[in-house]
This record gives sequence, structure tokens and C-alpha cells, in this order.
Amino acid sequence: NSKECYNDWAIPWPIKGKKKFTVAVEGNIGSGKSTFLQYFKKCKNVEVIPEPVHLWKDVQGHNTLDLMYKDSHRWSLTFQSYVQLTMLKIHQQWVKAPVKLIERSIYSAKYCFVENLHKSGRMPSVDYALLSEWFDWIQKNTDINVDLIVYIRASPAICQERIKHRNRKEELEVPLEYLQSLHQLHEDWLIHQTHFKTPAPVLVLDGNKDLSDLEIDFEKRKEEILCGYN
Ligand code: TTP
Repeated sequence: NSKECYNDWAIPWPIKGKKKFTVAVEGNIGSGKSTFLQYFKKCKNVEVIPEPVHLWKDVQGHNTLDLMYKDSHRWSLTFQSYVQLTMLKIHQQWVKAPVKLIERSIYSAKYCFVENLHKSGRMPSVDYALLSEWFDWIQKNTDINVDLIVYIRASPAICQERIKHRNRKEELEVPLEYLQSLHQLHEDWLIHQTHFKTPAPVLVLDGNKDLSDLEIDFEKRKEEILCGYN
């Protein structure tokens, strides 16, 4: 039980005596979130939970990520409802370490991706309404709390370069315009807070830097990011 696990750690619990300090790393596709996770994986007080892209690519044999990119009008509800489920599971996942570091959150899936699909006409309004009903219910009835958001802010052109370079087959056709619109939604949410409230304070990192230079910033901001558990 959680009391026994508490004894495994010499350090006290970070907040309110019980909860783990939950950090979500956010940023556009290709912004450098995985590099961030790789870096913090090495820290002993951190448990890193990467995004379950592999699950989205194999739902009982169906590649829902691929379906969504091939025909978003037909498949984006299918895909985004599974993303929402897998994100909810991650929010609910108990970790042993004092700091839980997650890649993205249920919030960016809804506020950036679902919003983008709907706004651009790729997702029918009825599908958007259904996902919103689910999201609102989850928000009211479950614990999807995040304590800090780290926003890796990178220009859409740089993201596109990195996407090309990593060569994930489902993403080869992602147009710049798609990344620009997703970028704007991240900015609206995390910087301007125009449509949606951010669920936690936001620490912004310059994702336009070379990934090796970005690591220097990770090191510099480590104490803030890990709430002193570095
Ligand atoms: P990202 O979550 O942006 O992950 P990434 O691997 O691109 O991150 P980075 O390069 O910064 O390390 O996206 C993974 C894929 O899933 C991408 O093709 C976008 C897609 N996606 C959606 O379409 N909808 C969603 O709600 C989410 C969370 C991802």
C-alpha cells in the first residue's frame, strides 16, 4: 500500500503530504519532448511515463494513428477517444518516485489536437461534442491533476525538420499548415490562456535550440522542474 511505499523513499512527499509531484511536458509534434524525457530518466527521484504511441498504433491489430492521418474525417473520433482513454490511465497511474513525469496530458489531447481537428473541419461537430462530454465528465469525476507544465516552445518549421528526420511513417505527410495551427493552439492555451485555463504553472523552454543545447537548459532548470527533488 501507499504507506509502505512512502517508507521506500527518504524524501518526504512533495505536496499535501500524499500526492506525487506531477510534471507534464508539452509542445508541438517534433518539439523535443522525447529528448526531455530521456534526460530526466536518469534522475533517481523521477519516474518517466512516455506517451503510449505504440498502443495507438496497435489497438487489437489496428493502427489508429495511421487511420487518423489517412482519413481524419472518418477516424479522428476513433483515434482521439483512444488517446483520451490512454491519457486518463496515465494520469491515474501510481508511481513510486516522488516526481511523476508524463509526456503530454489529457489536456493537450483535448485542447490542442481535438480542437485542431474540429476547427479545421477534419472532425464532425457531433464527434467533437461527444469527446467534449467525455472530457468534461473525466475532469469533474477523476483526478487528472498536474502540478507543473514544461512547455517546449519550438517553431513549426523546426518541428517539421525534426519530424522528417525521425521518419515515423504515419507522419510523413503532415503539412506545415497542420503544425502551424497546432502551434497556435499550444500558444493560446499555455501562453495567452485565451480559450482554456492551464491546469498548472507553465515553465517555458526554448525548443528552437539544438537538442544538445536544450539539454543545458534542462540542467539549469532541473531544480524548478523537479520541485527540489533533483
Ligand atoms: P506527440 O505527442 O507530439 O509526440 P512526439 O513523439 O511527436 O513528441 P516529440 O517529437 O516532441 O518528442 O505526437 C505523437 C503523434 O501522435 C503525432 O503524430 C501527433 C499524434 N497525436 C494526435 O494526433 N492527437 C493527440 O491527441 C496526441 C496526443 C497525439
